[in-house]
Amino acid sequence: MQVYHSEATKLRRARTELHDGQLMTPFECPERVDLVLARLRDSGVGPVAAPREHGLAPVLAVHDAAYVEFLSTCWDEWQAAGHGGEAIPTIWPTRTMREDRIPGHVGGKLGYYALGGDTSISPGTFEAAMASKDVALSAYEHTASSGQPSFGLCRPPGHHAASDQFGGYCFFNNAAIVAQRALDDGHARVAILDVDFHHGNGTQQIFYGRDDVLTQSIHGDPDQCFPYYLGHADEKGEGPGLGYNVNYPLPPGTDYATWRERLELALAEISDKQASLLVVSLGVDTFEGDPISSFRLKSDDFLDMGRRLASLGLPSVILMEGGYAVEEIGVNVAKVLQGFQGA
Ligand code: SP5
Ligand code: ZN
Repeated sequence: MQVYHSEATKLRRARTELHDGQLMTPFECPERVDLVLARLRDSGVGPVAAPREHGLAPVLAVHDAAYVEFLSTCWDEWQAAGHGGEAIPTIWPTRTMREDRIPGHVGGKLGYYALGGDTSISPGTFEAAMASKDVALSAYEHTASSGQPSFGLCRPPGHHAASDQFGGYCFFNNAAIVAQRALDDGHARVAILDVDFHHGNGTQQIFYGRDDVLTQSIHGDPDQCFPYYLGHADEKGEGPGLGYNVNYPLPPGTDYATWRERLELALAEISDKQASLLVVSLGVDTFEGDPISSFRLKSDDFLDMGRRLASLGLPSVILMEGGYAVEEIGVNVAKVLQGFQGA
């Protein structure tokens, strides 16, 4: 399977993540890329190519221009303000305050554009996010021109990024950018299937009022799991989008037998809604050994997952999202792609 990867995705090397009340080295680290690449090589999945640059236009097709501008200037403004550490928000426009005025100070803008405090902005973050969406778009172009599946080793990931918010380690929503590009190329309907442990809140929000992108997510129940405030089963889309968002929340401890039933429902929905392109938001943080998640998938389950994803027979673009058990992340990604290829 054709793989796209860019060394520039490693330009994001944040030092801090606020996790469980402590500042830690981030789980979403550049080493993840090398671990995946190494296992893809071992497994004979490839070839691996560098992406071509796509500029900002496809980003601005799904993200707010002022948000993109903020991401591009945040680190410089944070430094100019004399702050010592990485840019981490400490206050947000929550229910009891106003959200109709965007502050001028970088600290105020940070809270306005952040959905959480888990994701610091560091030097190189914007450049890495740019490379990540180039990886995604290059994978899409390969699939569009050849009909063959492709894997984009995106980093930073994208599915938590909303039209004007970053967080959950995500800045640009790579899957949404690809889906929008495919629509612009003439696809009538694209399906995004999010199998990351966490709900794909950003992807849901971007397409919530639309019927041209079917968004589905299988994830830890937001009653217990990040991002907590979106991802319930009663979120079905609105207006013309009603029926075009489907959430499958599952409790902590869920194993593959249960998870697979939801996957089958999601696949049936994709056929039913007659999508002509499949974009998979592939997080492997559903693995039993993942350090921040709580499903119980085993490595061999990822092989079966790949086979089932391929069973739709659609042109498919598979994009990297989460997965943090650093030793196994590569194994599990390789298994999904091998399962997909072998199907
Ligand atoms: C792309 C992606 O997978 N993003 C996930 C971001 C999650 N960040 C916050 C995680 C909070 C998890 N808390 C679990 C406590 C385990 N000790
Ligand atoms: Zn995740």
